Amino acid sequence: MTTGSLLAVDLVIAVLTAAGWLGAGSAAVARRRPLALALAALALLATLARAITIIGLARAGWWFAGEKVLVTGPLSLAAVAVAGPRLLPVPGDIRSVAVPLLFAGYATSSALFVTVLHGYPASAGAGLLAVAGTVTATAVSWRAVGARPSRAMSRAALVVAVGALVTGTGLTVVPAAAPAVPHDHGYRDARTADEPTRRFTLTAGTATVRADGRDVAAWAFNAQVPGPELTATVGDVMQVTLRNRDIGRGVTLHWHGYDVPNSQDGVPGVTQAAVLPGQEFVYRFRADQAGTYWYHTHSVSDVGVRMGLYGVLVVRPGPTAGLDVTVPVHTLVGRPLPAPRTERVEAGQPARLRLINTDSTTHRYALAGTAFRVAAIDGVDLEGPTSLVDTAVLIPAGGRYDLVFTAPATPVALFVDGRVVYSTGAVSTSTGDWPVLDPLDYGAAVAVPWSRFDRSLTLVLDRGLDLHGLLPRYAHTVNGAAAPDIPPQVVRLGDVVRFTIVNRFQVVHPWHLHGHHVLVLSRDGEPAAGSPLWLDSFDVRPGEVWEVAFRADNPGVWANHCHNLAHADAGMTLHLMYS
Ligand SMILES: [Cu+2]
Repeated sequence: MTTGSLLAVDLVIAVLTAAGWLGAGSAAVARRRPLALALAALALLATLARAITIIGLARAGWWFAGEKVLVTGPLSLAAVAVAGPRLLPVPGDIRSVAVPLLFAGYATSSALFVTVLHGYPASAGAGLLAVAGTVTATAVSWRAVGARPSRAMSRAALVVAVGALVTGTGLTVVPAAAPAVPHDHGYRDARTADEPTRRFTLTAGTATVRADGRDVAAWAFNAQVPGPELTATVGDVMQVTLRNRDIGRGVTLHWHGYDVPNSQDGVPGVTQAAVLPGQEFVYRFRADQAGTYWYHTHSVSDVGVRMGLYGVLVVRPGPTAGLDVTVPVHTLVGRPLPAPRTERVEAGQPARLRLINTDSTTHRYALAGTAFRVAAIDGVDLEGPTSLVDTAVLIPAGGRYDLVFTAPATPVALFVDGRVVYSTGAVSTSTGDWPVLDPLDYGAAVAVPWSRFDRSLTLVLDRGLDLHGLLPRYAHTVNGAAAPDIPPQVVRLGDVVRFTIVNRFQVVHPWHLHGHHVLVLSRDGEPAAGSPLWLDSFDVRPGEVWEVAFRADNPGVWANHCHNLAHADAGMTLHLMYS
């Protein structure tokens, strides 16, 4: 069983345990003896099963089990210790054991709340709050059921509850002050002054565009979605003037996967101010990385990108022969882009399909009718890519794959999630059951360039209750905090940095560090065995643990976030900062 499914099973059993005890308690109050006994038996069995899932999770990593071992364990034991002995022998009046059964229900429910609302890392505060909740709810039930606790008992319960509440709240709710992120404006790369320059102007504005046969209201660069395709040859200087006509919430340009100087990275509030209606900003950087990239607004990016403020950036090493097609896949107001395209291609021509996922979720791509190789991922060429046939690839949000092949005499078709988006003629085939390529196991291995790491940083991805804003929200969290309260992680120029990224929750998080490509070292403890993978976007699936590394060679303050932009918006953003 994968850690992801173990997390899901554990959650289901936790719910069953709490529901079992609570149901048993309620049935006992109502003097429904057989039901109470059956539910109590279910709760006991579930508690046993839970011991197994928690041990399994602890073996997969403390990240997955911390609060379960420290909070759930003791509270579940207390539940069994208090309720269990009172059921043997079965009491004549089942109502006499209602309060112990309810106590067990409250204890296991509080532990469940700690997992669901607080998560990682386990804290004394969360544990104490769970104890306070359990004691208070039990005391209230005790009075309601009419079995009066002694005065001393009530006092003791009150003291425990208030004490736990005060210390618990103090420990969990006081905001940890995140160091301020310094702003770095006005940097210009002096080296680029006299070099061949590619000049573009992108004007952001509201527009009506055609998507899947329908006119839709969009936000667009130069009135088109995607925006104009920006191309360059390695060594060119890119000079892109961004103007905002009428996007009230502001706009910027972020060069996704392009490791530009920090001042050109386009993150509002960090590297520049958002460009407001009537304003402009000129981006200038040298195109010294060949490959397939894309650009998008980073101002209210969840809405902005979804509404259409994105486009393709392709940097070629020099003149290229044959077919070279970009396929940026997007969902615009629920409608798929691009429109299907068919063209005739001469047999024997070299062909390159540049697949780009500009959505917030993973897409599945399948190239039918030809053998192909994955020449590059996230703009970086792979070592020794082998020929593939009838194999699908999964591209994470923000990711790019370059597929290359020699055009056969028969038609070729590219399917995205089962829909043909590009073809050289009619192809009828089903690609749904094709195996999926694992890039960690593809191409020729090369030794990792570093034998030691100067710094190790960990990102544990989860969900949790965030009480720091005006309204409480169920945030997507990193190390137990949500933006803007996640402390920046600090590196020094020249450090070799190892990142461990852990996903404790039930949804995929496509991770994206700005300004650097990271080398994949391992996934779930299995070392990467194929070509070196230098990625800027990778899916960390539920229960997965990725180890990646990079050299800190691009100083600045860099966004480091989930590229499911709704998650980033809901807290899953932090910064990597050079000291
Ligand atoms: Cu995410």
